[in-house]
Amino acid sequence: MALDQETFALLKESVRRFVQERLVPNEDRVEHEDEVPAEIIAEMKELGLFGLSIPEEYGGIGLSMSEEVEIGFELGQTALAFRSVFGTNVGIGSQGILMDGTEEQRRTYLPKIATGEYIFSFALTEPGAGSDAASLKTSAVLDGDHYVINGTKRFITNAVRAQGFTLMARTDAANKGAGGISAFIVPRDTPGITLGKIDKKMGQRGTKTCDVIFENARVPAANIIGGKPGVGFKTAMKVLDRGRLHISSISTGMSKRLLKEAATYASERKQFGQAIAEFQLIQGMLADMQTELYAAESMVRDGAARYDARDPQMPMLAACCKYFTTEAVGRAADRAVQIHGGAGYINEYKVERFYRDVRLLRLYEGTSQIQQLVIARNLLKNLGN
Ligand code: COS
Repeated sequence: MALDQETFALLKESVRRFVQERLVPNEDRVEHEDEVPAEIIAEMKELGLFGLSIPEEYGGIGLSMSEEVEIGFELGQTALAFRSVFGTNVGIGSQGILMDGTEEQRRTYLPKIATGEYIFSFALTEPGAGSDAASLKTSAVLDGDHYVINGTKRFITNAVRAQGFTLMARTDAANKGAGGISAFIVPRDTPGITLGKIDKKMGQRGTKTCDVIFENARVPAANIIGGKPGVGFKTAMKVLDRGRLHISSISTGMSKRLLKEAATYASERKQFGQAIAEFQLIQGMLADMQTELYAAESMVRDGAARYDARDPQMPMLAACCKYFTTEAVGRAADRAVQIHGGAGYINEYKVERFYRDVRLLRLYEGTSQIQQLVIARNLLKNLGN
């Protein structure tokens, strides 16, 4: 459900100001301390950022997808670690419960997720199951009225901050494919759950990922999302369709920031007696950045509007958006570094770290190659329609 225009405009303006006045000035601190400061997280909670996508009846703000991407365009304009703190609550950690959960599950978990009292992570990827998500091996075996869970989940964002997981595990050992998988709500304090050491990553300092290890963790059978075993893979895919649009908006926001950094630097930096922005070869790179930014904004707005209109082509369109916008921000980061020359390789200039940060966008929530596969499969399936 969408907000009325005036309320949404006010929200967008407060997010814009929060990003520009609170987050941008704290980027260096996050980079050097590898932590998002607690006072910033408290302000995020006050602003309602943890509950952006959760309907008002469950304590959130209840943005439509079209509204969420507009907020994403703002949030993407700063270090990506900030968004990551509440990103799993807005997206992949909560949406399975919202989309397919029982009313009781929604009422139990969503209000706490919406306020940030609970951080929820999405646990799908495993050491042996990345792109081939349906091959996951984590097992959930029924024992009385509980499932006993064993397995390891990998690169789980926010696991160290989490109070709970949306976990995909195999409940039907005989079915090695998607139909053997169920989605569970797993409280973090369930005995038998341990965390691996925090991953050292190429970029996005301040984000936290690690392994989550399940050893005979007993979870009530009532915690299967929607109470239905065997449909967890579909829940995960639906969650990812939405997540891919969200990531597209963040990528587009970051393209805008990179263009701003590059254009500002080019206007200030002088060589051969004039600002380098006056050279046509620099202008060519800036023009390419602007053109791709415009294409990305237009595409994401269209994709989000179609999501809200429940367009049946959505898995393909969301994949198109993620593929284009994440590749585009990679090109934007590369051009921004190039325009900065040697300075672009130095850590104190923002473009050096953004170049590393954006590399992840083409990998998580489905690599570019998985997006290509989803796009091609769907277009071939619909050939002749
Ligand atoms: N929405 C609803 N249902 C979907 C769906 C979607 N977007 N995509 C697939 N499904 C359904 C299919 O319809 C199929 O159902 P039926 O068995 O009833 O026909 C089932 O799910 C299995 O789908 P499919 O056969 O396409 O599965 P595959 O194993 O071939 O793999 C890909 C599908 C590769 C697209 C999937 O594994 C994927 O997205 N991988 C990337 C995972 C990822 O993004 N990981 C990031 C981790 S989270 S940061």
